[in-house]
Amino acid sequence: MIRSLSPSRRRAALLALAGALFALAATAAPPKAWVGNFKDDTVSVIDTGSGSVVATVPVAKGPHGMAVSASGSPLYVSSDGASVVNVIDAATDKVTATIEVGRSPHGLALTPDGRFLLVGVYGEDKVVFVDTATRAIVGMAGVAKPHTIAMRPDGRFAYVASQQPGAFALAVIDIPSRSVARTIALDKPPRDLEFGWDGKALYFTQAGIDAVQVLDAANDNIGASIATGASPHIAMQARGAAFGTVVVQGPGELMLFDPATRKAVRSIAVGKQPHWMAAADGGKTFYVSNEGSNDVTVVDIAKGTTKTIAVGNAPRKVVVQPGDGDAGTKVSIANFAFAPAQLVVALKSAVTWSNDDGAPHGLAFADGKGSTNLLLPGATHSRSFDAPGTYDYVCSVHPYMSGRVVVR
Ligand SMILES: [Cu+2]
Repeated sequence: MIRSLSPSRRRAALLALAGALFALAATAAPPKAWVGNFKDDTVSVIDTGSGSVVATVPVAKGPHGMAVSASGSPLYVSSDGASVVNVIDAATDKVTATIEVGRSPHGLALTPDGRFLLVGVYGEDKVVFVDTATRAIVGMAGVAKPHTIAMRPDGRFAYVASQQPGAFALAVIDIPSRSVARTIALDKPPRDLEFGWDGKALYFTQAGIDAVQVLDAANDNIGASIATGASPHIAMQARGAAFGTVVVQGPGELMLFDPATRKAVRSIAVGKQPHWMAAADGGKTFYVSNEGSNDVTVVDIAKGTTKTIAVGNAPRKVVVQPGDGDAGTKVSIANFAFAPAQLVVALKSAVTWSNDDGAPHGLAFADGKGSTNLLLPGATHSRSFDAPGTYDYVCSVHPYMSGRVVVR
């Protein structure tokens, strides 16, 4: 049938067919997990369905920070021993772009709307903003020795671990103005920091302190800490997970804690010198990278069972590709922001916005469909999405409030 078409029509038909097949493959495939092997200069690609390494991608020297787009691709990898961020396409497992950012980049974080990638450029005392569409650096904020970065889920602020000797601090970057709004002084060097999924608490660790510090996001006060074993590295409260989780390097364990009481619940042994973790399956499973035993432990946190996957030399960061609907189909409007600001949903999903604010808002979609000019406090509005694509919207009352729905 294709033979009877003109060459240009034939090409168009083939492209349409390839696109349809790709869309099918993209929705059917289980999520991938990526592990940066610090001493191999590679990224191991794990198929979470089969639990096996399906590809090994060469990257620049010393892969360190990693972040994946909420839409599932691309993956960004910073290289500590170089001055670049590699961009890896999740479908082909190939580096498709290399972004020059400055000497020794460490932590990475994406804004919730996916528009900007923040890179902690440790060797040049700055955090740069990369426009993810053009891959150009469009802004920067001065932060001494920036290590890891936590984006507040509403996209308003990013908290950065600043490891400047004599001036250890958390630097708080105001995202709209791309400048440091305030700093929180610390007595010991901050290591990692992560917001809980609901944005209420920031969990962070410090060198020489065997506890996770909990910062109240409403007022930046540091309250009661969570006692752990030796050398806790990363702590989080993942969406859907029954417990908070901490990677504790000394004993080599994943410690579960109750976020309400701030007490340990139980610990599950993982590999040697665990470094990082990522949640999968809506918070039921965790992938923990073990820098000292060159593997990844897959932990079922309800059952406490584990399985081990061998990777490359000195695995540090691990991230898991978000699945369809991992973030649900509800958007809350609160404090003059959409939360989450970016939602990835399956085809034919209905998304519901609820105005949980004290002021009226509205929804204006770029495609002009499904909008509402007025959403009073307490009201809800739904729109269903019948075609794959990216749907940008703003508040019709406050156009600086922006959000995005990605339909796969
Ligand atoms: Cu508004």
